[in-house]
Amino acid sequence: MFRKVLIANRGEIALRVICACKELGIRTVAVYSEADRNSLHVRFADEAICIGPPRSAESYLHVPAVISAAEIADVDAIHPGYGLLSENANFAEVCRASNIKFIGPPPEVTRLMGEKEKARMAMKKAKVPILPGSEGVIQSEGEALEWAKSVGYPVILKASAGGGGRGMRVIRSKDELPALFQAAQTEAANAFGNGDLYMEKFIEQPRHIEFQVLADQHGNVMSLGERECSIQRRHQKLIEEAPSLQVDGKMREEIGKTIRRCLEQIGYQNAGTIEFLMDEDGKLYFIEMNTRIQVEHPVTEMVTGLDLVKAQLRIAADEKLSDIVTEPVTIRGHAIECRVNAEHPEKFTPSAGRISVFNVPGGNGVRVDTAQYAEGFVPPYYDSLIAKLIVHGKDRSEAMARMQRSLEMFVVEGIHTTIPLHQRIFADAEFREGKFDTKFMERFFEREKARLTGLPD
Ligand code: MV4
Repeated sequence: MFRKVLIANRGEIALRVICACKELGIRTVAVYSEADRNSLHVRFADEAICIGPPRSAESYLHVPAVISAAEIADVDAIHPGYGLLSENANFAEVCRASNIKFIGPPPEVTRLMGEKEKARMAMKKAKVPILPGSEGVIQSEGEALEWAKSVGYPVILKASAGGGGRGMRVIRSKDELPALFQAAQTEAANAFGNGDLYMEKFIEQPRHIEFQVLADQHGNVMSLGERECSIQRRHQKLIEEAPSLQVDGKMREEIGKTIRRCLEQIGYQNAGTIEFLMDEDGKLYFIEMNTRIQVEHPVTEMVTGLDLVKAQLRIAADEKLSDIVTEPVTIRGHAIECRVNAEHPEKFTPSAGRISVFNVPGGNGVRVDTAQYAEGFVPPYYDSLIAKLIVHGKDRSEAMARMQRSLEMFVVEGIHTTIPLHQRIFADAEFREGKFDTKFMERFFEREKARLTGLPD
């Protein structure tokens, strides 16, 4: 096992990784920007090194600063958390060249999955279901018209270098295509330095369902079931749960088998997430793979009883999956996560500032992952996530009751948060039924507007 690990991240995930290291007896090194001097990841790590000014580009994203800190502290490995450098294949390559283990897949695999069109073709080759669409990058407007005709409108154009909803265009007829093709290409070239596009059949109201996987460095792959992530706004997830009400044991088993075969073929390593869209018929189609630990990993931990971050560390230290997961994986009960963001309730813009009161709920089946505390400060420079409230119950109904009382007991004063929004969602009939898709939040806000203006909903 590693002797010492550097955590190249901040906030709750940096603290989450520190927890896992402590339990495995690994020494920890925090890095921090000048804005994070008083952060808990700095306090609880064994060592801490300031790596630059507040802006991420000059600190947490500054590869030479992170690598220098790792060299000075003489660590064996770096855990990148999520976001920041976690899916940066070049960073993973620099780690390799510096003889520091990057806790994640090899750079070649990260690069393959980062090129969404290549990832799609790799999945197709491994017989993972994908949506009808283009094969390879679309070279011209004419080629786009041909593909759209063969697939049938509506179609969606996506940037190969994009992901997470950036640089997409829905095209509903052939008349719209030329302008939207040019716009998408220009936008992708400007945003990602790469204008490559691909096309898929557009699904109007999909559900977003993703599968958690673990793979060791000896060719063994394991699927840990799915998470339902359809409750999102502007491509930011708000609520995640496990298991999904739309996935039964047979489907979980089938997809699990397909995924295992595919990732063995690709040579995947460490933790990863395979994202699917589910259509109205309940069929799943691969859209993207994320090669990092995700924000919502705790819901999978709650229903499987596994510690995914400890598993990441042990896999990177060359342990076998069969020694890490020693019993057959079963899905027990139901888990839900609410993302608590520091943001204005109407504008959804970040709400930075001093936290005056911070009362965290607890009790049976309640987990809070956070690096915030009373009198602490939320800097304006980073992601607005300040806490994750996760509950586990014997079924979805118990989990919802537990979430509602926990939201009531989670008191944050001094800044605005999404806690009141979550309380309204948990009172919503459609949410409680559990039969939602990715358009849920749009319908939810329409219902709220109708209620406020006194119109029937
Ligand atoms: C789609 C789609 C419909 N059809 N692809 C958005 C994020 C990115 N990961 C993929 N996204 C979508 N791709 C096809 N062929 C609809 C979306 C989409 C979406 C997906 C998941 C969760 C929320 C979403 C919100 C809007 C659009």
